[in-house]
This record gives sequence, structure tokens and C-alpha cells, in this order.
Amino acid sequence: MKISRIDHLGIAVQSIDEVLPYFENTLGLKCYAIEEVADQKVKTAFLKVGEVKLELLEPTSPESAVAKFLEKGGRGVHHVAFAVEDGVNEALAQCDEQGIRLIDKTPRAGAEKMNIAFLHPKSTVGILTELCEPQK
Ligand code: CMX
Repeated sequence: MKISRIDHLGIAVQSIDEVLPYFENTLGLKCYAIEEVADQKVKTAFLKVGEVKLELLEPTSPESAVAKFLEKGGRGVHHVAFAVEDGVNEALAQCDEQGIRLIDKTPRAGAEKMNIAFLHPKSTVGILTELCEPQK
């Protein structure tokens, strides 16, 4: 696969409202979008750091993957998202061939008009990994 950049870091939080003052007032970043991704049961807030984005993830349901992560004591960085130039489908096929465990066998719609797919952290040195590309 051809990774062009880190698109974003996903950061799990209990409440976007509670943590935004840290990111905006202390770090001086600006939240430019808030979007709910119903499919993933999360509310997201985006801030830019140069070309890389931070995606704050607040669960909207106890069944959300992010809610489970927080419940089990997970904090902070939840996933790393890589932009793939040759497409998520192609990247997934290559990962599958190499025996990497896929969470998503086909891409699905994520925030910011991206197609996304996750690789299981058990196959990716413990880092929940997202592959993404802009929707066409
Ligand atoms: N990073 C690293 N490891 C993680 C993890 C994470 N974010 N989430 C879970 N794990 C680990 C757990 O620690 C656990 O390890 P051990 O077995 O050693 O204890 C293992 O993975 C299994 O975890 P679990 O708590 O039993 O949770 P599940 O297997 O039910 O789910 C996962 C884990 C990764 C499959 C699930 O969270 C998932 O499908 N994630 C992808 C979707 C997602 O995260 N969506 C939210 C963001 C959406 C967006 O950005 O738009």
C-alpha cells in the first residue's frame, strides 16, 4: 500500500465539551468541525495541527467501541489513521493477503467525507489502525 501521510490521531474522551478548553485555550488549537458519526456511535470534534488532524471521539452510546475503550481504562490516543493513496480497498486486500486481521472487510463511511476501514490492534503491534481516503 502507499501511505501518503498521517490523516489524524483519534483521541478518546468522555466529553468533548469538557476537554475542548485544554486543546483550544492551552494548546491554542482551533476546533473547526463537530460531526456525529451515527454508524460508529461517536460524536467527533476536529482540530488541525499543520497537515495532521486530531479527532476527539466522544461515545454517544454505551455500545460504542470508544465507550468500551474508556470503560476498560483506555485513555488518550485511541487510533492512528493513515491516508492511503492507492485506495482503502486495495490496502485491505494487501493486508488480508499478509494475514493481518481486518475489522472492516470493506470500507465504510467515516467523518469528514472519508472512506475508512480498521485493522485489528492484535495484528498491528497494538495500535488500532485506520486506513482512509476521501470519498469520490
Ligand atoms: N487500541 C489498542 N488496543 C485496543 C483498542 C485500541 N483502541 N481497543 C481495544 N484494544 C485491545 C484491548 O486492550 C484488548 O486487548 P487484550 O485482549 O490484550 O485485553 C483487545 O483489543 C480486545 O479488546 P476488547 O476490549 O475486548 O474490545 P473488542 O474486541 O470488543 O473491540 C476493537 C476492540 C478494536 C475490535 C473495536 O474497538 C473496534 O472495532 N474498533 C474499530 C471501530 C472504532 O474504533 N470506531 C470508533 C472511531 C470511529 C471514527 O473514527 O469515526
